[in-house]
Amino acid sequence: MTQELHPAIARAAGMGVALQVHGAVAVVQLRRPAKRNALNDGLIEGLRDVFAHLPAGVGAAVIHGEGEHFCAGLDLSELQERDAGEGVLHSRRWHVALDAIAYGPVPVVAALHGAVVGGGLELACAAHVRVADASAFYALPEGTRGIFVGGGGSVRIPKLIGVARMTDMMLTGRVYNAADGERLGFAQYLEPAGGALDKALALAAKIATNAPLTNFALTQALPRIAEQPADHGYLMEALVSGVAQAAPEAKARVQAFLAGKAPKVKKA
Ligand code: 1HE
Repeated sequence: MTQELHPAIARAAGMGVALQVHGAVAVVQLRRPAKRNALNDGLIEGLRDVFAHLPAGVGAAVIHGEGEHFCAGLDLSELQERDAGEGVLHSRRWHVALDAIAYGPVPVVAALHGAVVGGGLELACAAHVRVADASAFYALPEGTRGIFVGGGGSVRIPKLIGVARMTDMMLTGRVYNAADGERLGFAQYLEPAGGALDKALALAAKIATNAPLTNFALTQALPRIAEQPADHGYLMEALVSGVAQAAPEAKARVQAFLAGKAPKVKKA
């Protein structure tokens, strides 16, 4: 794809967040391997800007980390310099950046390997699909560092594994391995070591072929509907469903199935 990228993308690359576009898939890489991709303010800003300015034509994104680990979480060297007020604002900046992923223009697949810890786990949980390889491990060392999650983890993580498990992880420093992580719901896919990125790219390429309104409904509407009281949720569902099925693309896809030209669902 040859097109002018937004100037913020080049700035993000300078801060350690690189974007490449493969067909309809944006590949976003954390590039700070010497510090295990620990998230300093520059990386957080870079993530926010990249996901806010994905090029036109992108239908899905993959996020992954360079080196031996996905992400070591918050850059602890920056923490020492913040007072309480600055800490609140810092956390709010993480919320904006991670919401740019969770509620951005396209579904995001996270490819996880090595450490997926602290703010790195919060980042992973902002994605819509997580693919881990056998080297992945999950922890919330905030508890033992005397701090708390600040990147939306207290909202997102209990939705995946429950309040009790998150509490235990933070109180005891418990580390889950890759197999546990898949069983508990951190990752929806588990691949052999070294296999997460290829699988994530394949899934993203497939996701990018969905009708855009379906992807929009899944990333923007579903998480909100799931949080609503049932009667509000049913109404919102009916509205989204009505809009999606009225789109010409939906009609064409249904027609293709009825004409025997679209694949059937195969037994798993
Ligand atoms: C770091 C960080 C970091 C590594 N901030 N510098 N997160 C944590 O508490 C996790 C802390 N990190 C670790 O437990 C380990 O580094 C890892 C398990 C991730 C990787 O271990 P390893 O043996 O591969 O690497 P390393 O030798 O520990 O680290 C390499 C370098 O990265 C080293 O610096 P160097 O200058 O001595 O080479 C480390 O100091 C540096 N490094 N992790 C700063 N996190 C929005 S609130 C979120 C709150 C949190 O995320 S708290 C949890 C923070």
